[in-house]
Amino acid sequence: MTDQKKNEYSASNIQVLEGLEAVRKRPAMYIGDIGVKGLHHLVYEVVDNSIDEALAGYCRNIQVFIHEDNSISVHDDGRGIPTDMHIKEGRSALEVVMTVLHAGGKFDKDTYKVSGGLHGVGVSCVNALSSHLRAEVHRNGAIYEQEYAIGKPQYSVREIGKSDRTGTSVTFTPDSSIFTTTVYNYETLSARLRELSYLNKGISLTITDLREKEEDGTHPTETFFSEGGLSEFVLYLDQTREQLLEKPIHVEGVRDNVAVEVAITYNASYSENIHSYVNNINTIEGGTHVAGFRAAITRVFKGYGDKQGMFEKLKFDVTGEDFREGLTTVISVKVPEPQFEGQTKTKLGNSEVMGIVNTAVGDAITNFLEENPREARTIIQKVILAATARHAARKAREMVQRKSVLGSNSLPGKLADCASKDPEASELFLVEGDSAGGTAKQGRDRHFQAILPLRGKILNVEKAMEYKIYENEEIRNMFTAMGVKIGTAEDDKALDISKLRYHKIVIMCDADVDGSHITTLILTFFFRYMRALVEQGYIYIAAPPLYLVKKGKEQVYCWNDQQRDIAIQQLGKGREDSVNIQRYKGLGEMNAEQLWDTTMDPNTRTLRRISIDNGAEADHTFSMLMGDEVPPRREFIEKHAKYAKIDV
Ligand code: 0RA
Repeated sequence: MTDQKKNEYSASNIQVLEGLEAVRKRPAMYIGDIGVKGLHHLVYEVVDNSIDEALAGYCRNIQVFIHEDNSISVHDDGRGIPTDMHIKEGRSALEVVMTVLHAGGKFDKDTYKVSGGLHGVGVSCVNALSSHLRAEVHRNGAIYEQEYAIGKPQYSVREIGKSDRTGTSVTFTPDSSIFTTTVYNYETLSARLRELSYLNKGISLTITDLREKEEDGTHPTETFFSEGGLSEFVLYLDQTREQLLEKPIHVEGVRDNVAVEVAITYNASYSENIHSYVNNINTIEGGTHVAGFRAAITRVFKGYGDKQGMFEKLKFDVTGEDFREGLTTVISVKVPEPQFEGQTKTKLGNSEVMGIVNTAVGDAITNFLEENPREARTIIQKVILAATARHAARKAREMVQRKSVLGSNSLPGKLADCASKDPEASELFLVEGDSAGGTAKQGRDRHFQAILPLRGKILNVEKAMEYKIYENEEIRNMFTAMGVKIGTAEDDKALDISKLRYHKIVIMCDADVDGSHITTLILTFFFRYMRALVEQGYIYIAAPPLYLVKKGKEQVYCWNDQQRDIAIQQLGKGREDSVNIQRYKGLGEMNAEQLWDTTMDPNTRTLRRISIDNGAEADHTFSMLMGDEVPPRREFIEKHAKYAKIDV
C-alpha cells in the first residue's frame, strides 16, 4: 500500500455522528431485538468489521471465542484500528470508533462495506450494550488497549507493550440488564461463520467454545475456510442430494461497482433452493438481484431448448418455475449503497442490480450450455419432466380447490373449528392421532382453539413431487383448515397470509420418537411449501410435560429430568418410594383437563415458536434429515443425541 493511500485513512476520516445513550434506551431499534437474535447480532456486528478489513485485503484470519461467562472475543489480523489522535474530536481514533455511532472509518463509497448493512450500526453499538468491553490493538510495533463500561471509556487509550504483528481484538460482555438472555448458542454462531466463509472466500474463520470440554480435554472448535466460495456453498447445501452437473456453474464479475457472485447446481430433487445475499446479509425476501437471476435462467434455458427443438412436442407451456425445479443456487452481490425494503427489510430494492445480475448470469449460462451440450440436455430433460409434473399438479390442485369451493362447508370434516373468526385471537392445534385429537377437543377452549387431528405419519414432502402433496389427505386438511393456498401464484409460491385463519398454528405431538418424527415431517412441509408462515412466526410446537410427580393431593408436572428430581425432593423429602411418578409418553395418557392445564392453557403452557436463524443451514438440515442418505443423518443424530432422550 502506498503512503498516500495510507494517509487517506488518517484518523480524521472518521465521522462523528451521535452518542450511545439512544442505543441503550431503544436497543431493539438498533439490533432488531433484545432476545437471543439481538444477542447473537452483537457478535456478527464485531465480526463484520473484521470481514470489512479482510475484503479490503488486509486480514486473513478471524477468530471467535465464547468464554465461560458467555463473553465473546473476536480477534483479527488486520491493520488494527488506528490509535492516533482524532484531530476534530481531540481523542484517539480507537475511542471514537468505539464510542461514536456510525463511526467506522471507511466512508469511501467505492469500497464495499458489509458492516453497516441491515442493522449494521457499528461496533460502538455493541459497546453501548455491553457491561464491559475491552479493545486491544496491535499496530506500529506496539500494543494498545482501552476498556469501557456500558460504552463509557474507563481510561484513555494506553500503550501496554511491544508487538511484532498487527490486528484488533474486541472482548465484550453483553449487558444482562438489557438482554432477556445472555447465553450464546454455539451452533448459531458456527453456522453464521460457515456461511461467511463461503460468502468471502479466502478468509479463515475459527470458533472455539471455551464453555465446553471434549473428552480429551480440548474445547470444541471449528475452522471454516473456503477456496471455492459459492460453488462450495451450493455443494454443501446439496450434500445429500444427487447432483446432475459435474460441477456447479460459477459466475463472478464486477460491473458498475456491483460485485456479483453466483453458483448454480441442479439436483434430482423437486424443490427450488435459492439463497441470496447482499453485502453478506441474507435477503430472505429476495429482491432485484433474485429477479435478475430468475429472468436470466428462464431467458437462456428457454432460448436454448427452443433452438434445439426440445419443447416442440409439449402440449403446454414451459414456465419459469420449471427451469428452477431441482436448482440450488446462491446469489451474492456486494452493493456500495444497498436499499433494503420489505417487511423485514431483507429485500433488495436497487433497480440497477437486476440488469447487472441478469447479464452476468445470462452470459455465464450461455457459455456453459455451449461448452457442455451433454449436461445441457440433462437439464432441459429435467425441465420437461418438471413441466409435465406441474401440469399434473395443477390438475390435482384444481380438483382439490374445486371440491372445497363446491362443498357447503369448505373446511375439512375432521376439523373442530373455534368460534372466533378473528385470526389474531385464533389458534389451530395440529394433533397427532385421532385419540389425542379427541382429548384435545374436550380440553380446549372452543372460543379460540381449533383442533385438527392428523392420522399417522404425514407425507415426507422432501422426497415427493408436488402433485403428490395435493393427493395427501392430511396435508390437504392442513392447508384448507388454515385457509391459505399453496403453489397458486405461478412464478412465486407466494402465500396470501391475509387469508390465514389462525395466527398460532401449534404442532402437538407425543413426547416420543414417533412424535418427534411427525413434528419434523410437519415442519418440513411448512419449510418447503409455506415458508412465509415460519418466517413470520406463526408456527409453534406445544410442550406437553414428561412427568407427573404426585404425593397425596399434591402434584407437580415436570418438563425435564431436573425438574422431576427437584419435585421428588420437595414432595417426597428425598424419599422416592412415598412419591408416585408418572412418565407421559403420549398425549393420550393425559385426560382432557390435564392436557388443558399443562399444554393448552395460555396462562400456564409453554409454546416454542419456530424461527429460521439461518435459511441456508435450515435447508441443509432438512434435506439431510428427510432425504435419502443415511450416514449424514446418523452423524447428525449422534451429535445431537445429548439433547434427545432415548425412549425405552
Ligand atoms: C479504520 C481504518 C483502518 C483500519 C480499520 C478502521 C480497522 C477496523 C477494524 C475493526 C475490526 N478490525 C479492524 N481492523 C481495521 C486502516 C488503518 C491504516 O491505515 O492502517
